[in-house]
Amino acid sequence: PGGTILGYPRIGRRRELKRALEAHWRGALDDDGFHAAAAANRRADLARLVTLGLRADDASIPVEAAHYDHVLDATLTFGAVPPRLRGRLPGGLAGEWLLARGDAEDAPLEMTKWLDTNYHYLVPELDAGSTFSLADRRIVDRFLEAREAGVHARPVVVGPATYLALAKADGVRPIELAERLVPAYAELASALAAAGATWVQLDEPALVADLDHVATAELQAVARAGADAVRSAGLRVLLHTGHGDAAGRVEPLAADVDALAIDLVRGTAPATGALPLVAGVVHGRNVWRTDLDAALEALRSLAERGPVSVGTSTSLLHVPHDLDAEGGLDERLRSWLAFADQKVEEVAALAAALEGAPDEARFAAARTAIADRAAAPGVRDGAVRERLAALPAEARERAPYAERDALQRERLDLPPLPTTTIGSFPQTGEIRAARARHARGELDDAAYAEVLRAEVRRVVALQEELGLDVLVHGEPERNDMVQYFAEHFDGFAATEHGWVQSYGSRATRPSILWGDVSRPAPFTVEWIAYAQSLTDRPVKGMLTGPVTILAWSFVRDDQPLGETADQVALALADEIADLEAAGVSIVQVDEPALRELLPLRREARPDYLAWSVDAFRLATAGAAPATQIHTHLCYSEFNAVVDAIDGLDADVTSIEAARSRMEVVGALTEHGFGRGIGPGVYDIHSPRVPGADELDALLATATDGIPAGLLWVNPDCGLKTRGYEETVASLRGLVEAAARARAAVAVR
Ligand code: THG
Ligand code: ZN
Repeated sequence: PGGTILGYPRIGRRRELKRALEAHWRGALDDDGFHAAAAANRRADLARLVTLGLRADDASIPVEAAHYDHVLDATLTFGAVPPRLRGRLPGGLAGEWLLARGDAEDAPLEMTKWLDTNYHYLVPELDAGSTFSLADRRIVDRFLEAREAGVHARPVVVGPATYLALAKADGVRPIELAERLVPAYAELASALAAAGATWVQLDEPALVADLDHVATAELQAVARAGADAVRSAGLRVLLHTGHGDAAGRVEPLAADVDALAIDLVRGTAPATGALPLVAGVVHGRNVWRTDLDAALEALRSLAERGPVSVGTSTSLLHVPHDLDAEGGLDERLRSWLAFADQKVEEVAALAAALEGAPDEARFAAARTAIADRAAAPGVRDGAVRERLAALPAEARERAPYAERDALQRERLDLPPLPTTTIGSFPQTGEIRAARARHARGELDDAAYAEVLRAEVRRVVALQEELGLDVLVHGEPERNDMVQYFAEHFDGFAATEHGWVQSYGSRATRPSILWGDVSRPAPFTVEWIAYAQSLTDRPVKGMLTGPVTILAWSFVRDDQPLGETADQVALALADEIADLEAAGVSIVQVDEPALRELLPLRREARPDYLAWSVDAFRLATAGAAPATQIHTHLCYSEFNAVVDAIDGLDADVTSIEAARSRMEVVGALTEHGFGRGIGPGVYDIHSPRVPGADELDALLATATDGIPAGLLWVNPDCGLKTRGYEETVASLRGLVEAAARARAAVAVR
């Protein structure tokens, strides 16, 4: 009985951890200073959780609070040093940052998305020689630190099945290393027991996912061994899966754990008899207020079969700290919302009610807010709904590609292997400063617009000088490619402090998609048209696609995602029509998050791929056949979604390819992809300028596998995070390499 959460944001209410990290990296804070700042942040969070109603004395409060990433914490805890750094990884923070960020000689660990979230973890790098032991006591130290602050906490660690499932290994399947890894969990558990811990939370979300390279039965066996190892030290095990339905996945482990924390928002209760449950009835991933009545009813019916305590459906890592920090939100919208702190209060309120002491006023307030939201103007907009209902059958169909291709070639008159960039140019300190001054009211609209126009002039002139064929305006007016759209659509609200960690010190402020979406007025046309007025070469219109807008926002939970995606698609279709009317001949609609929202369970994938592809097609199908539609995807492992990418029916698709040495070309050839394709020829995630030989080699691979008439030459991704110096050098190299490749292709 009681209430708990499965994890809490670590970035800090005012991004204190981000500031401490970045200060330490630039040398403004020494090791002791960093540790003091990180500890102060952790202590503040513990105190806050007690104030919000979690019990301090019975392991209800989890402690995890990584400096950079919780998977990296497990890597350090168990001494899983990457083979290439064995024997020379520095100790302490220096080693931690080398793994996280790399340096001039050594690449960092690869970064990838944590399951179906927008959080990036550092991928463990193992091989057949990997060994594990308790190499770092940070998890024990955090338990002791909490105890000193008066909290008997529950240490959290990624379980062995999930750790290995999410790892990469050379020459061996990672899961086969379990026999070596599990004893290290026993060592950790002994150390925790000696320190006085009673419970350990093992996070095993991999158990509820379908993974290509490892079977559920293997994961279950390893998770079971991990739980047994922890119990052998005399500790109790809370097994946490989150991320969807645990039913059918955790039953074989029932005898090996002391309690199960399950996602009841997206899943059902497993058949584990009277095993104690932490019932995740409060949504850990969205920002909507919980229906307390419905949650209490679910809890009561579960309580009939065994002990139940109240929990969140996942860690609260993926939501912002505190709604009370939002001064600028509409009051009515605010009454519908719950961020991490409000969710903790909901958990406490449900726990009290389950124990027979309900706070009637709180339940009544929740009831009122939920009823108010259902009936509020803007949540349902008649005009948006009628327009969607009246869509003709051909609303998602363009003319056949061959016809479009002929018209576009005639209109654009581009050379073979045309060169272009993905969209954004470096966001200079000057632009950032101007945006901040504009936001504070120190720079008026006209002066701010002139700063941005000056940047567009510079970017266009630079691209002409470099000799690029298809130009962009550089996106100086955009802070974040999703937030900018949310700010210009009806149905969205932005937050001021709603930061959610994306990776390490970096965070985003997802917008809140609360109502029916529409676009009141054009908002990109002015910028593209201005850029186009400066040059005779085509300038691309730049939009973010419906799936990515949904993936990087907090989306309403009262209708299927596909319906919301179609509303966003129509808003984008309106913008495309206005771009066309302004004479724009190429429009790019980026979908970097298409892969990210792919459901963890196979059975849910066809439906997702159908509505996501449909929404993209709805956004773009209104474009004239002579308008060239581009899209951009930010990854190269697209085997799972290659049919969907084909289904988007874009005229040109740019993808990441340089880091994987054009591996995608083989996959494209195999799939018989028959429309324009731009595999990135240099990796923009690094400041390194690629050499001519390197570019030639990559382009040779591309021209070997892709018909010259379909191939485009571009970098891997947008240039927003790069500096101008390396950008100019890299693009100069790219244009020269394209010229050499054209000559080579012409000779054949
Ligand atoms: N926008 C949004 N979500 C995203 C990305 C994005 N998710 C995936 C990927 N891109 C994540 N990458 C980043 C890269 C950089 C930053 C955040 C996520 C970043 N953030 C600034 C920081 O933390 O200091 C804040 C930026 C701001 O002021 O808005 O640098 O592109 N939505
Ligand atoms: Zn990209």
